[in-house]
Amino acid sequence: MRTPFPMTPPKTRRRTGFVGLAAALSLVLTACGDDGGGSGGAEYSWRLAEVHPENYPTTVGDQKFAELVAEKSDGRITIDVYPGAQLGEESDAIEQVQLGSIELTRVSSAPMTEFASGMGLFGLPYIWDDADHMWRFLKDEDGGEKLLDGLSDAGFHGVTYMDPGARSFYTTDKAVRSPDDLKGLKIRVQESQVIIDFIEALGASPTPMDYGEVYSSLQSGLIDGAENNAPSYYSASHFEVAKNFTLDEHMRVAELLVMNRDIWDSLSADDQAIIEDAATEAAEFQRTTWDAQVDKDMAALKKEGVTITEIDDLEPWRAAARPVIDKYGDEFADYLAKIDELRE
Ligand code: GTR
Repeated sequence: MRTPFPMTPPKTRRRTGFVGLAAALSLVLTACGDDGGGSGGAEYSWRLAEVHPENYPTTVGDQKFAELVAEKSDGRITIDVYPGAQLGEESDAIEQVQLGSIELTRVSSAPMTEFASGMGLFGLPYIWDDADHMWRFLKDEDGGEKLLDGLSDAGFHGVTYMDPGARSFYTTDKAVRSPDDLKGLKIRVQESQVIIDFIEALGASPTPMDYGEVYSSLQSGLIDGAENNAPSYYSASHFEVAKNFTLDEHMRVAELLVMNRDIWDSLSADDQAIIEDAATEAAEFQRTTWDAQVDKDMAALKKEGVTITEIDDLEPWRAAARPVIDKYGDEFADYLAKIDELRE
């Protein structure tokens, strides 16, 4: 079980007067509203930021979470989901949740690495046998649960994980069949040092940027490729401008639902339980929708004429990525041992 953490000021990267004021106001309202929980408890109205569009599996998971929270709290706690990066790109949403001006966001663990270095684990390539293996780790007290706790010092409460699928490379010009084919290519990455190191180990040039900039950067030739799971590659239309998809499935970068920690701490135990239960159910629901979405999107990608390259032998990829595993081996030794222990 997760343990409550002492109140420490959140780490901030950038603070504006406006956002600071909004955060303070939000906290005052929350504190005044909390009369101890239960069905007759305080009323809350929260926002949840999401970069993906409506109907994307994580957005569906967010919506399920909001519905369940409303149901379990008899309508006292309402959560409005803002899909499609309406509240900002992922890095902005994270900062705003840290400050409390947005209460919740669903984000990838990659950009959270800057706030909680443990999240860098999910940037390590080829460490999972499959999705079930990753989920055994995510649910383990000494694995994923501990990593969620690690968000607390940076001002977040890790509510739950969601399924991230597996990420693979896609490129504009030629199809990538071996790690050598990536040499010298500019590849967009999420903001995570571990992932940057991985791309460098492959001899490519990592280019971190927001998700929302990837399409135009592929189109203009600023980058030669990127990497993501099939639902992102398809729903963000990246396939239109990068028609070669190489299924090396290098990473499973866990998806996260995070909340401002001070707001979480101010809630009654009953309300915290409502949120935990709703999140667990919503995450399970999201996971069940994932595989079907991948199948549907892969079929659509084929229809769109995307060149799909299957990788039968991952050994050359693992060998090329070895330096990054070596570099982070000590830092993540306990987690890597746990991952090994959970293989079947
Ligand atoms: C997606 C993930 C997003 C975002 C995006 C990216 O798979 O769900 O939260 O991180 O990748 O590459 O920026």
